[in-house]
Amino acid sequence: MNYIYKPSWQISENEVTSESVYFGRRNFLKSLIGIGLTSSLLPLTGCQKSASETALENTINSPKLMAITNPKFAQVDRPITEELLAAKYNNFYEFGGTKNIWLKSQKLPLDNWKIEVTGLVKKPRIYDLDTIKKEFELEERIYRFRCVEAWSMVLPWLGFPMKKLLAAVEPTSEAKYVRFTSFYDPQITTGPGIHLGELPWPYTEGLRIEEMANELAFLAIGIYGHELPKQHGAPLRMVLPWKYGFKGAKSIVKIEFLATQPATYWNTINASEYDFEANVNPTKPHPRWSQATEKFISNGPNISWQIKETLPYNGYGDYVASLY
Ligand SMILES: Nc1nc2c(c(=O)[nH]1)N[C@H]1C(S)=C(S)[C@@H](COP(=O)(O)O)O[C@H]1N2
Ligand SMILES: [Mo]
Repeated sequence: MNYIYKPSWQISENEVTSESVYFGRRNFLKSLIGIGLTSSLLPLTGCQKSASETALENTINSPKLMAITNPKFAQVDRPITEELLAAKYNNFYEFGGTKNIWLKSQKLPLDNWKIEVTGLVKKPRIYDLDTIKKEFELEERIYRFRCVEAWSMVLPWLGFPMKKLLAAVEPTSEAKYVRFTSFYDPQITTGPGIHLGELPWPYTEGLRIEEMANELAFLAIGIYGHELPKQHGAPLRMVLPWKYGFKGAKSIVKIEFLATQPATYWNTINASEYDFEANVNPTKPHPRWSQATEKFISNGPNISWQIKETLPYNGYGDYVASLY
């Protein structure tokens, strides 16, 4: 591990994973090409595919999923981000504090995956991926995606609305909040602080039950027409397009219905930088940077971006503004 460990009160998402460091490294690699050295990470037209490119392509080679695109979410005002770009620019701290964790995250073990739905519900359940596919009709939704670090993409998810899970498990009247817990196994996950036991692992996120019942709140089992690659949070992750990306916990193993607001990962690390609500808001700067604009990442094969204005609720105010 090559991160510098800091006490938890000093860590932030942006510090652990600074995209400027990542982009800086890519520019450095480009300059190596300029002087005749090639990088295994950068494709060169006319050259053979590198082992790394082939490995990346293998990660997105997952079983196809059939689903109709929901006509309400069939497009946005920006092109869909190129798949191989989205597959190699991720946040998944369980596997490291850098953007390029796609290879390390392949250690995630998907066999016999179970998702326990428990707590204040009338019908607790333990799902596996097959029962999810059988019980919930899949749809495709093309959503904007906005990270709190001020980069954005447009991603085509496959899954089902969270409100269908609510209907299946029937929360009791005491249930006011929901906690989502990600996969965590210190034998397998190697990210910042895991072996020091000081960061609040496992990764958890939470919603108010009314937020979970909103039409936009989505559970994805796929992306780009096939099952989720591990780096995107296989086999099941949350997608909340009006909130910053960190609210969308990956690789979920447990969903619990609670009476009170749960502690969550980033909010516990630094509440002043990552509030529980975390709605995309261009007028509310992060303590260390503006949220008025974002770097929209769309075209490949190498990372490049366009500066765009950030929209209130990430452009989804018609659906969610009445919740706040
Ligand atoms: N379990 C877990 N879920 C997570 C994260 C993480 O580190 N661990 N990172 C979050 C952040 S900060 C972002 S921006 C998105 C990134 O999703 P993507 O890599 O599929 O684009 O995942 C979110 N969900
Ligand atoms: Mo993020």
